[in-house]
Amino acid sequence: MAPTNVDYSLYLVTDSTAAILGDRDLVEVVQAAVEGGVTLVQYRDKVSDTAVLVSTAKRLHAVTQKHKIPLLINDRVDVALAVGCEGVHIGQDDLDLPSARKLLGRDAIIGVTVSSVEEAQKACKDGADYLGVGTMFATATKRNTKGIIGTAGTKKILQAIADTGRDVRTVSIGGINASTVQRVLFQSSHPKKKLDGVAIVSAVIAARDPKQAAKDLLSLVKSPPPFA
Ligand code: TZP
Ligand code: MG
Repeated sequence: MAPTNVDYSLYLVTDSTAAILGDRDLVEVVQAAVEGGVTLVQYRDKVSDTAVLVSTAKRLHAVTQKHKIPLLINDRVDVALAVGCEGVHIGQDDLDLPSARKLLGRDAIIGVTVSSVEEAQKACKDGADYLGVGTMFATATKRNTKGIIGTAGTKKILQAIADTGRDVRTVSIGGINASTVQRVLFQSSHPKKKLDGVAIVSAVIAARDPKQAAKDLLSLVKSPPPFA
């Protein structure tokens, strides 16, 4: 079984494009964000070749291991295996979940992107540990998303997950920042199933001070919304 005590509150997803990272070193930015309180990291890099993916993932893993938080790799089960990190995040077009589970084993954390009730039901049935539910709001970080589902669509998906009776964690992703995070958590929540956290790219990675940005976001996630 993948560890059940994973804290999904503030899930940092990385981006290596110049538009978001600029000319800064990704590992230094992630280290600052982790010091600010990020609880989980996904190395998502659509631009680097395999050798760079493996070497960067190893450097990131040294950082996350020091802070005792998991590192997951986007898309690439082979890179996760090479690095020996805690798991992967796969989309609907990547290696299927049962195959990823076969390769990584029961102890790995495997997350899946879902945009609809049907995708969520299937991922629950296939044994996902968590679901990245989205896209919440339109975002420049990922333009080819399948659809903007907003808080209403997210709530429907949360209800469907609750109805499966499976203990699957959930994070919302897409356009979430300090101004929207409490609304996302509050308005998406279903009486039987709340979001476990939020996944964020640009509001941390592109921030002038990633450590402070993570700190501010974590305190917003941990404090009840003012309109609750
Ligand atoms: N999947 C759906 S939206 C998204 C991903 C990877 C990007 C979210 O980036 P940001 O900058 O937090 O809006
Ligand atoms: Mg993918």
